[in-house]
Amino acid sequence: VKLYTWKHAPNPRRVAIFLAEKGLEIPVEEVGEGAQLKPDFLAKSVHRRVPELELDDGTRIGEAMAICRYLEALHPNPRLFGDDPKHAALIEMWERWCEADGVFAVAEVFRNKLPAFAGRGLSGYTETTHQIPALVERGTLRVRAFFERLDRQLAGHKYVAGERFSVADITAVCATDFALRTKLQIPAECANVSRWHAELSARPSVAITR
Ligand SMILES: N[C@@H](CCC(=O)N[C@@H](CS)C(=O)NCC(=O)O)C(=O)O
Repeated sequence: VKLYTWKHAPNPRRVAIFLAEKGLEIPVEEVGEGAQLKPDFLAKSVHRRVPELELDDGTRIGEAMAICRYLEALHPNPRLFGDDPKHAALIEMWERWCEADGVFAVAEVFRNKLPAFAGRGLSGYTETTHQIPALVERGTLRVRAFFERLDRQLAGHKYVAGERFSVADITAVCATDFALRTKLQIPAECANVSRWHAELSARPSVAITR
């Protein structure tokens, strides 16, 4: 088994935090080269994106959460996808929301703004995908809305999907740190997000994958 990764990229980091929480170590290959993925990885990759897990029989699994679900089935404890139907559904709801409205919103700003991604406004395409400056503005609005809604949820809960740490926290903290790296701020009034972010930042799995 081998995990293809790209140092500092937010989606591979979701798997890196998950592995650290489980205390698992698996062979890793770095396939980033500057702001690109290496051509020999791209030639074999399912979606031309990382993270991607290659099994010993050659099967390749893309998508951070698909990889985490596979690892959770093999190594159930500690349970990061919930252990009863209600908690599992809430974790899935919040995790999906944190990806769609958090990670993707920051990516909208990041990829449409940075000169290094000119012509690659979207990941995973062989075609040129031009940067659209208006998406920087819209993405900035989306990220603010993400933090505001996350703040309302964290006002009543220790963690994103309730009282226990889960994959929803992993995706949310990767979205948050990605936002900070993109020079977007946690709004000053989102004190619950700041409290949760400070707590998570001290967690070893989060700290060592920074
Ligand atoms: N939804 C996917 C997103 C994967 C993704 O977009 N990965 C980025 C790195 S964070 C990537 O591979 N980008 C390739 C590129 O920029 O060419 C997942 O959860 O794994």
